[in-house]
Amino acid sequence: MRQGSVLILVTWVVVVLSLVMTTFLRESLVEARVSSYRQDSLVLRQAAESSLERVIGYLSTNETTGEDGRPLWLNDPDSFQDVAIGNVEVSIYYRDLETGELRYGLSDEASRIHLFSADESMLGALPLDALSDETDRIVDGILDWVDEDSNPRPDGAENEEYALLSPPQEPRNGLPETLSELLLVPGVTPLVFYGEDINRNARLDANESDGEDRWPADNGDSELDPGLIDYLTVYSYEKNVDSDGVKRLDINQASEEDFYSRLGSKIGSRKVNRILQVRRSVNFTSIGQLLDVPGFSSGDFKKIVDIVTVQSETFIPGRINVVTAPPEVLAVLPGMTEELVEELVEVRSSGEDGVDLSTIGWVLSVVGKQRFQLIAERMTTRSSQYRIHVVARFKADDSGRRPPGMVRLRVVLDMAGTKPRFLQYQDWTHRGPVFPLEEESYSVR
Ligand SMILES: [Ca+2]
Ligand SMILES: [Ca+2]
Ligand SMILES: [Ca+2]
Ligand SMILES: [Ca+2]
Repeated sequence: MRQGSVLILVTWVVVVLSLVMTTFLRESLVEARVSSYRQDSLVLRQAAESSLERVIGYLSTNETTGEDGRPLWLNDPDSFQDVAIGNVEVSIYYRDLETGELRYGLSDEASRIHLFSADESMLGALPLDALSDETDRIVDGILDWVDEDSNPRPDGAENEEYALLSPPQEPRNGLPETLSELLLVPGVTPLVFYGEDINRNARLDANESDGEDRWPADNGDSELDPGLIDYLTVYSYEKNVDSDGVKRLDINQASEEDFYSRLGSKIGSRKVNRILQVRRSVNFTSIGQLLDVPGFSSGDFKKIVDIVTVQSETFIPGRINVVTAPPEVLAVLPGMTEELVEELVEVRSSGEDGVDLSTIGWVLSVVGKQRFQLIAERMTTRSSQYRIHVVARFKADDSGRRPPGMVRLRVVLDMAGTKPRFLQYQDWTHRGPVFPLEEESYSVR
């Protein structure tokens, strides 16, 4: 009897001890996994960040314009696809809105519409009706968010409506610090903001084209419809200098001496005289007005277009880069028609001899003098702020499988200042893998 209870007691002790041991072992196993996970993501993150340093080097040292006059960084797989950094491979990619293709390279903020210069007709011209039947609400809402007054537009929203939100909000009444602020604007759903590529992998995944079956509630038309984030920016600006980095000639303010020394060798002193004559009675509001100077040809204009300015500021925000902007963005420029947009896209991609994409002069030949004068101050052919989407993954092993884990970063890099700086830095790892899993095999630990 006594021996029996001792046996029971011993059995219990053994059971309890082994339970304790199992729990302990499991916990340390979990801990080991967690710490190896931390180690892995640290390695991936460091590789992703060092790739950003490489981008800065690429942009500072390389020739950044290709033979066709378009920027090399738009599409350069050798420099941006699966670049090895230690045992990690880093890719930098985006979806080209013009072709819908995945590109290894950088996209630029100047290819988008800056909220600084956006008005009702520009925002209204964006193809947002593919994603929402509340486009008036979206357009008025964004304009109210940015404008300084507190009067709501017909379909917009100001303090009173934002105060009812939980928690209550206030409109910015100025430029957003980041675009994602616009998610607070009524009507701007995640679908409207991010577009159908909700996981930002530059592809239309199955759940992104099945309507309401799975999130997001896309339109199910098998076309990837972009969102506000693709079309808008708050970051683009250019330095008011010519291609040599010399401050442009302010045609309203510059001395006659400067006029002759900067422009004389390009167009001759007789034509410089004519500009100076016109300037006595005219305050130029656009460099396009030079085309109205008697005897001034479009050839003359193209020779000096990059050297002259009517802006006295050192930095000019919001100009649209007509070399890189997608058709949807070119289309919002005043006076633009569908045919002209098509022609612009064709001319700039033709790589034809004689098409000089280094200045906005080439646009004049396509759209004609009057339309050009409307948009001359809104265009540029240079970009200095880059939208960079990095994904870092481990190299595949001998069996062709990648160890699990990845890190995604999304940053905006500004190269216009004296030093490169990041205007935005976001960790997008939580958005999940970038490339479709069926194209990649990951080993399971
Ligand atoms: Ca308002
Ligand atoms: Ca996607
Ligand atoms: Ca869906
Ligand atoms: Ca669609």
